[in-house]
Amino acid sequence: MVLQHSGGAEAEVYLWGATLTSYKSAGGKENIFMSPAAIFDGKKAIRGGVPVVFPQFGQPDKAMPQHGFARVSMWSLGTLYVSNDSISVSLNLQDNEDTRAKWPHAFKLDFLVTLKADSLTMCLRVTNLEDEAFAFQSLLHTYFAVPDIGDVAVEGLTGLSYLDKVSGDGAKEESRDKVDLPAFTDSVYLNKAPGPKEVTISTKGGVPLYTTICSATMRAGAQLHPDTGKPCDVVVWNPYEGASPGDLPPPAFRNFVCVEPGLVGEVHDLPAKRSVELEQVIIPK
Ligand code: TA6
Repeated sequence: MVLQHSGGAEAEVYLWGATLTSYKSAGGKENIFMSPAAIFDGKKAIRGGVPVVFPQFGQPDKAMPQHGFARVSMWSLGTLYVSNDSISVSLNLQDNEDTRAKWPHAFKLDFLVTLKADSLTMCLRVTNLEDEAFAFQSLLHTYFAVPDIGDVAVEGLTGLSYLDKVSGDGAKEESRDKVDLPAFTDSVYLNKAPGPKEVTISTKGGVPLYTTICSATMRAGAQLHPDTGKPCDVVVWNPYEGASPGDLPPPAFRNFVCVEPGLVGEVHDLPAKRSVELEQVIIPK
């Protein structure tokens, strides 16, 4: 699907993995990185864009693919919404024989993409359809297009504890105001504070590229629980030369930085019949 806003902005989403593959600002600037060797034959996740990660981050459960099955499933088209300032489309994935064989739970995923004149919002809602809680992780694996990864500064993470998956050291505290990615970087920032986490991406010289606002919310259930904010973790990644050669041949890695909102720092329990929403707003500068 291609969403076109009357102001000129445009977004493209595939049913395969509910993968957003393009978000162009009104002037035509592409904000989302896609690998030149991305594979669209349904044999693997699309390389680039915004793969949807569910129900696991990484591959703690070997019975499921890396990052779960959502990004390698065919979703169904939900609803198109048009308002006076936005256009949205929802995609859905419900448990089926194939997913239950990998992960024995009844769930529904709703992925809503909303395009406004100057921003794009993605919201992944996970609903537990069962009478018991289940444990899951989810993340929006967003590849932001940048002129060069060597000239990127990510701000807004100061003070957070993070897991450096490259060094394998234990949790560290982020002391830098500006996080740069001079080499292979794979850091999971563990948020403890509920509420939106604003992250900015700019060049090292201070030219702003993007603001992104990441949040997670446990929605009211039938029992009318109040909505409660959950801490939203943020993953920062670029593989450099370690990129997957099959669909991310060098030097393509130079043109993206991943800043990924997720519920990944720990496995999260979703109570019976409840929904949790993971949202990312992208505001190109
Ligand atoms: O987002 C970071 C990460 O978890 C890395 O550890 C790396 O595995 C990356 O995701 C990409 O994973 P993929 O399965 O898409 O190659």
